[in-house]
Amino acid sequence: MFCQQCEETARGLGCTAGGVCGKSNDTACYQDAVNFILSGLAYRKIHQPAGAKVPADTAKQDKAVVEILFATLTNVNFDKERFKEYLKTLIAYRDAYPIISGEPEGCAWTPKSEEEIVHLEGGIGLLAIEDDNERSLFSLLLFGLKGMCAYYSHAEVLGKTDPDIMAFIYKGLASRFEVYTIAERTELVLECGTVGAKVLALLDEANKHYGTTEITKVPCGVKDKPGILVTGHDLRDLEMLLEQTKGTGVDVYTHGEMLIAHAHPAFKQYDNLIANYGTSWANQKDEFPKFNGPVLFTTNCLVPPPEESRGRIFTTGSVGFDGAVHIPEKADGSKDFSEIIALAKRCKAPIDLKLSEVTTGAGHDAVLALAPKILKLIEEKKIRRFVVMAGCDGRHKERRYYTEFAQALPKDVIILTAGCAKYRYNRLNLGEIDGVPRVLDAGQCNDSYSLVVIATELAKALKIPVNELPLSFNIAWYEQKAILVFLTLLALGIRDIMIGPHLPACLSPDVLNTLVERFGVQPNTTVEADLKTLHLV
Ligand code: FSO
Ligand code: SF4
Repeated sequence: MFCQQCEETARGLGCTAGGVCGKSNDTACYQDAVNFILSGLAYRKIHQPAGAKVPADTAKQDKAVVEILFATLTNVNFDKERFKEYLKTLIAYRDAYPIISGEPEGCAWTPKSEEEIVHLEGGIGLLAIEDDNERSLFSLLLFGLKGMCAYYSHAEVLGKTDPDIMAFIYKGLASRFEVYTIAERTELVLECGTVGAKVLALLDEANKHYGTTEITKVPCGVKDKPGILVTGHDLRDLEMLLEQTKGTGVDVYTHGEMLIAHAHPAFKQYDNLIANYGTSWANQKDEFPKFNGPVLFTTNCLVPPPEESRGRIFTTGSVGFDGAVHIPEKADGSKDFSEIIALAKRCKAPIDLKLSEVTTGAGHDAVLALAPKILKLIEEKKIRRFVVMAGCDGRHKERRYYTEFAQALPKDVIILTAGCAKYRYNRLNLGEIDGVPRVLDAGQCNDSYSLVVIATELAKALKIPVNELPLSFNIAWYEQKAILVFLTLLALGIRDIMIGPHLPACLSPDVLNTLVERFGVQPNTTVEADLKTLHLV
């Protein structure tokens, strides 16, 4: 295996003998195999000559492509058996298209045995792309596409789809087997960011299904009934679970990225949605055992649980873990959570982690409602600058940097955030500036879109280009959704983004150079130096 898609990759280079995340060599190789076949399917689909006999309705195929690519994202699916099934599904879809004369050999690859798939040295993984720059650019593109599929799947379950986005997913996947110059591959990566903006906008629109978020103080205590803890990002799953637990004597709590649900008017109606429990995904090993009840993973980040708590882990959607019960989607899109509810009834109530409440819900509508006040505070020099500190949390000690950075900010700087990175500083009591909270949390990592809308609208109001706003970017990344958000920011013309705790391992020296020269991308260093670089002191 060879995997370098996340920030915690081994030695900052790549995982080669089992993942730091807990992914086994075999599962990693199966993931490479499904990615390879996905490229073959995409190539066949988009290169058919006019008049070819092709599948007429590809709605199911599109849904499978999105689910499967999402399943290969970090901390989503560790279950080799699910990938075996995915492989069969994809081969069937691919082979429903006529072979194209002269197609690259890889398009027809059909493994005959497990040995053909499972390679310690990487097999048909990304290392098989020999040219460093080509591999670097295709890796960035593939990681961006994974993030795109994650967000697209959330929009899709809420009834929002877009054929142009699907078309780009196929185009990007097919590019593995196509001849592109390095300049063209670079543009394709940026196009991924442009389409990323569309996906984020689509999901933003889809989430309106639950009403516009309001700035909300979310309780973080517990009640005395047993509970189910819901983590991940899929609001539709949370909604279905809340409906099914009504009147059962089982409460529902959110974890990590699900925090934002509490700020949506539709979720505020549920008496059985009690509180947010704990912090980010990175602390689940410590927090989940104290919850006492079952945990439902609707998406990443799943950290392989210890043997003794596996019976309390449930997965759904793209998520999978061998030994955990998987709740499938029925033909009508519904899910039956009765097994998890039955288990919860036999569990003790959660132990109180004694965490203070947190504030969320500062999406673009909520913040733009404050725009006149914010503009006045800028004019009065009470707000000097904004810093976007969106992104992911992670397990490494060095992420302390983000807590220290937030603490060191001058009192007239406002943090705009989204994603689980916020748990590093959302309980620091950083206060308010004339009633405007100094930490404005838009919600999940996909709600980084909100931050872009806020910036664009403020720039319009101040009649200056976005890059001249008193706004700096210090982004924390961990997995491929953050890569998509990063590419989206670049495509939208945002310059001088600082990114950390480490740069993506897939960047070749030349690709890094392009990012630095063309976009001013910079790695983070120390709190003191970075505060100066970002014009915050
Ligand atoms: Fe966090 Fe995990 Fe949202 Fe990521 S839960 S790390 S960017 O998957 O998805 O921010
Ligand atoms: Fe390693 Fe990250 Fe890949 Fe897991 S997802 S195998 S930790 S690079």
